[in-house]
This record gives sequence, structure tokens and C-alpha cells, in this order.
Amino acid sequence: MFKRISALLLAGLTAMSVASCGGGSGGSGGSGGDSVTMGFAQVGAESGWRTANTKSVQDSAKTAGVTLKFSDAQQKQENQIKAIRSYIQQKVDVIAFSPVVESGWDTVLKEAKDAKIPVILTDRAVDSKDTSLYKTFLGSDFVEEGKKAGQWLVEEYKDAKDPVNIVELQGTTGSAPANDRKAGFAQVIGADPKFRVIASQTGDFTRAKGKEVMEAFLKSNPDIDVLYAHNDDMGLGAIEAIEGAGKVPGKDIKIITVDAVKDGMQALADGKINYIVECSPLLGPQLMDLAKKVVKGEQVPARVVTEETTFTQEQAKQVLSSRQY
Ligand code: GYE
Repeated sequence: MFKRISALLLAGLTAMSVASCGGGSGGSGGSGGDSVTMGFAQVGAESGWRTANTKSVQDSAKTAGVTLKFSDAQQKQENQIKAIRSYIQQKVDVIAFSPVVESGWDTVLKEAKDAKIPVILTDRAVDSKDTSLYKTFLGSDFVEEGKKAGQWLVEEYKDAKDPVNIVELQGTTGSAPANDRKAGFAQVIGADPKFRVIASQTGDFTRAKGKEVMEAFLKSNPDIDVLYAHNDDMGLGAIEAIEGAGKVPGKDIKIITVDAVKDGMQALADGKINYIVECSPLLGPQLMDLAKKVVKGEQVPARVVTEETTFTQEQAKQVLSSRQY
């Protein structure tokens, strides 16, 4: 079984490798002129955000002349570890990955370090104490995103005297965005005891799971005022569950999500979502830039934070047509 999965994964890695026209042999272990080969271990294809992120990485590798070896871990850490080990074996110049969960990376990161292959974290962080195991971390501030979600809620209910019952759809258990979006939100709403999180469960960042968990929430909690979903996709699944239960999303139950992908923005413009905190998936160009620098041995900042905004329903109507993803 184990063997079959790794054979499949390797076949997948080969099939999905995207060779760009950058020239050069790649795999030069950090030497070899300007040509750079990057091994990129993606989380999966769980959400609209992820699809846009993958496209951004692939497109910008082409533009930057970086040869990209790409793998999809289907939200499983063991697949990502195998992919990283295979990139080490192939002697790529740089490894970039978006860690599915925060913990458990030290061993494989040490292997990359021993092989003198620099590692860049993109999108999600690891909790390794030894920060020399990676060169930089490019991505959003997820705690800040959670805080922004909480701030909107506090403002929206500033005159309310009654308790506000909140249900929360968490992202993938153990992932940085799930941990941090939960923490940032809790920190802000925690200042006022009228805000009560009456149920909180993972929906794995997918639409299907978001719908399923929201159905269960609705069955056991007749009096839900607010849904906070850690991404648009889970929020969109939950909207189906809310409508299925005969309630009006955006009115009977206020909805806050994170990401601002096109489908989410459409639901916001349609009044089904009330507020979206943006999280940009367009990390590709900055990633290629950082990769070239670390391969050349140049200094890069230890942390590069993505710039992001928030959207109300009115703002969504204005920007919807020009939204790229
Ligand atoms: O918010 C979610 C995706 O890690 C920021 O992962 C990313 C999150 C994003 O599945 O939609």
C-alpha cells in the first residue's frame, strides 16, 4: 500500500512537472549561472484560493525563467514530505512549499539543509524552533486576518444588548491559517462577553465539508446569529446548508469569511456574505524573486508579509468585474 502510494506520488510528480523555457539544465545544486530549478510542494487543490495560488506560482515561474517541479499533496503532510525528499534527491536549486500543517517538519527540513538546498516557506508557516531550517517565509499575517474579522463583528453589533451566538468553521486542523485566524478573532471578540462562540469545528477549507458541518451546526443550534468561516469556500458550502434549512444567508445569519476569491466576492455582492477579509494567493512573482536571490546566496528578509485589504458588500460590487481570481 505504502509503496503503491509513493509510486503514484512519484508518477504524479513527474506528470505534473512544469518545465519552463528558462533553459539550462537545472538541478545544479545551487550553481549553474542564472538558471534555477525549483521544487514546489503544494498543499492540494482544496479551495479557489489554492487554485489561484497554484496558477500564480506556475505562471510566474514561466515568466521568471524558473524550471518548476510541482507536486500536489492532497492536504496530506506525508505526501508533502515525500515530495520534498524527492526534490532533495533530484538536487533542485531551491525548495518552496506551503506546509499543510505547522508541526513536524524539522527532520525533512534538516535533510534539505544538509543537502545545502535552501528552503522558502510560502503562504503557511512551520513551528520549528530552528529558523535556520528555512531562508524566508512569504505570506499573509493570519492573526491579523482573524482580528479584522472580529473587528467588523464588534462594530456591526456595537449596539446589541443580547448575546451574539457565533458558529465557526475552522480551516484544516493544525494549519497555520486555521490556528491563527481562530486566535486573532477570539482575541478581538473576547473583550466583550456578549460574543459567544457556541460551536467551532473544522471544515477542512472545502465547500463540501463546510456544507456538511454547517448542516450539523444548524441542527443542534436553533439560534445562530453569525457564521465565521476561515475561508470563502467553506462559507459558500455553508450558504447552501443555510438556504436548505429555510434561512436567509446574510440576513438571518450574518456571514464573515476570509480570502476574497471571485465566488466569495460574488456572494458578498449578492448580499449572502456580509464581510470578507482578503488573503492574497498571488504570491508567485515575489516567490520567484526571493528564490533567485537565495540561490545566488543573497540576503533576503526573514519574513515577507503580503499586503491585504477587506471588503464590504458595496466594495465587492465595485471591484467584482476586475477581480483576477
Ligand atoms: O485561506 C484557504 C486555503 O493557506 C491562506 O488555504 C491559505 C488558505 C486559504 O485552502 O482557502
